[in-house]
Amino acid sequence: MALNDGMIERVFSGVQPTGNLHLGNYLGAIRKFVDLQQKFDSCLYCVVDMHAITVWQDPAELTKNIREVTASFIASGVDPKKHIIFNQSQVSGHAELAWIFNCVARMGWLNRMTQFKEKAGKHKENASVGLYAYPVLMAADILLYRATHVPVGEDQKQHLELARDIAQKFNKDFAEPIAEAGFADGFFPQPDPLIAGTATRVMSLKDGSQKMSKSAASDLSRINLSDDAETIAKKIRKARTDPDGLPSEEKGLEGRAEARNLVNIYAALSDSTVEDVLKQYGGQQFSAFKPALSELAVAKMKPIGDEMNRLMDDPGHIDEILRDGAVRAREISQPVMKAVKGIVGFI
Ligand code: AQP
Repeated sequence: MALNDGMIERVFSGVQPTGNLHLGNYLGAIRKFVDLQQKFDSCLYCVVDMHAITVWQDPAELTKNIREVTASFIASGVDPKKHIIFNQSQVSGHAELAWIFNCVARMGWLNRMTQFKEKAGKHKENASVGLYAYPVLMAADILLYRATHVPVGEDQKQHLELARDIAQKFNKDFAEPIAEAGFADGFFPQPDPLIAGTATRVMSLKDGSQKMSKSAASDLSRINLSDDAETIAKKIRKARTDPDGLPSEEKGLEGRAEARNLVNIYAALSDSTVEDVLKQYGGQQFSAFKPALSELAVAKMKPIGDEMNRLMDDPGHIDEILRDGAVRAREISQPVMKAVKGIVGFI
């Protein structure tokens, strides 16, 4: 099919190989990847290793973490034959398109990105240029495949909006050559963020005002996909709560961030709603709810952790899956990149 035969629906998303993959990454992103592969014919799930090096990564650890994220996708149920699993650095189009987008995006747009402000903190002058330009590379990741749907956690919403702005500005700046090349509705689609459900922002187990994160200093703040049953149970037991019991209605969770987080996690893991969870546990103390949550978390997460460990025992097999995925990702991206270069005026 020629590129200008129309836009096909396509899913793209990525996860950084920066270690400590956690329940937030699973519920906010990876689990959705699995659901979407039934609904869409074309899904690309990318281990975004070029994003990872925007902050220092030990090279040997990075290699291990790339394999670990790949293993997490497969262990969670993504089918690498039907869909595409690959690592970003094997497809050169990501870097090429990012450069063109660097020249489309405006400094003012990037200056508004809250994640850069959070990650660079007080040492902005010392942050890498890559960390600042990160959202532009993310726009390139998505648009290199002209992807239309992007499942992500709530924290990525602002970056998705930027990708939409970049797509729109590219279509406008190059409207004439785009039309001449036969693309009647613009060249890039406006990718839709898929952010829904009770686990779009899983919070730290130690502080309900912070999101669960790979880089948090305390390992007790997150449930890692690699945690064994005992560790999961210990972390839930030690999770911060308040002295009150669980309310029977959702409004009783207002102002109780830690309680709400645990209820949200239970609802997400059991594929139910906050209302259902409170119907079952309303009026009970955390001393009764936490063991139930532990049991559920272990039942859902341990098989994934076990399968990840099994896959990690054969790194050659994982590398083969990534190589095969990269070949198929290039097949989709090369005609897009060729068209973009023509539109921009490169020979
Ligand atoms: N706490 C979270 N709740 C729901 N979704 C989350 N995601 C991350 N944290 C949560 C989603 O997971 C996907 C992959 O994230 P990433 O690895 O690309 O980067 P991140 O958002 O920076 O992840 P971390 O774990 O929080 O790492 P650090 O500590 O480095 O900031 C994304 O879809 C993300 O929304």
